[in-house]
Amino acid sequence: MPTGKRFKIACIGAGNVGSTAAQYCLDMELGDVVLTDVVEGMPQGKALDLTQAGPVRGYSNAAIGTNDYKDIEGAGVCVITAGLPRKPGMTRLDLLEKNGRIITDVCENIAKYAPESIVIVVTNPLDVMCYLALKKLGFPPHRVIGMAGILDSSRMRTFVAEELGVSMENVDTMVLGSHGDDMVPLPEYTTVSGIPITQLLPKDRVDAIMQRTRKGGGEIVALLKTGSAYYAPGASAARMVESVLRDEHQVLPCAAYLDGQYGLKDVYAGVPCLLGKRGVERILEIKLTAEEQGMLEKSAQEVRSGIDGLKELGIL
Ligand code: TXD
Repeated sequence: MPTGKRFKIACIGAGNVGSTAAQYCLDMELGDVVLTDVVEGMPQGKALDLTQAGPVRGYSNAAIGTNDYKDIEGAGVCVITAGLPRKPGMTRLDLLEKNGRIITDVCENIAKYAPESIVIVVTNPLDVMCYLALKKLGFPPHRVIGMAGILDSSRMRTFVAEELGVSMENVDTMVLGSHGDDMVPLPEYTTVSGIPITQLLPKDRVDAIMQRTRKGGGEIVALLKTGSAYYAPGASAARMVESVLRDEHQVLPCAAYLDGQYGLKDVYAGVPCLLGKRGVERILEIKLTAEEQGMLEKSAQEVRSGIDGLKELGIL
């Protein structure tokens, strides 16, 4: 704890990603955690279990589980993972409608009980849900941020490290754009102890790593069969909570509201953000190739069509 004060973190949605994010937040001693879900008993049971891991892991922060939004009162950060994953037979529009309604409900409650909080959105379709959350919360854009880029970048870091047989710690990278097939991995900004991978690997291997990164979520879904990834997503969300609550000013790729940056306006996209106690303290504008800029614009276009979908459904 930096100040001796106990921070309160609300994890809204206590499913796989929400409870894993809670676990990492507790293990990193970031604060007390409130797990909230619509399923009765489940968040309470997981919270007890997480609290009872404290003596073994050496943390004294507690978790509480609840079905009542009143309990998130005073939260400094709210992590939203409430929602459904896309199931077989479900169209993108179905998911947009179901999760759009859930995010609307969640945001009304956050606005009521934790109006000063920084909100980290995880629910898919990520960038569209960020935009919806921003509108429903009525918060300034720097307080509504999406988690995807850290996860996508972390995946790419593991693939590069594996390919080169180097420590994952030495690999750094940035994946921008929207969370999905249109994400924009940046090979020029992917380095091993400062050395760009373009100097260490032939182009076809770099391309293969970028492609595997784009399909990284699907690779895990295909193996799990009954759900999607949650360890790395949970860890990525906790990393954002850490930078905000400890005002660390870490530069991390996050989905942020763009108001002209990268030539994009009134849309969310993954860009390098400096995260601190105000949320997105600054968006860093880095030089992109014409091809990367084109890919970023294409991914923003996809997000816009999702936003239009929400408007057609009357949710926005
Ligand atoms: O990089 C990223 N952004 C992502 C996004 C990485 C991984 C997962 N990603 C998405 O997060 C995924 O596509 C889903 O949309 C969410 C949550 O994934 P998770 O794997 O945690 O799903 P679960 O285990 O089904 O958990 C969702 C929980 C579940 O317990 C529901 O009961 C709950 O959400 N839920 C609600 N909680 C509170 N309030 C409401 N209204 C509600 N509705 C459902």
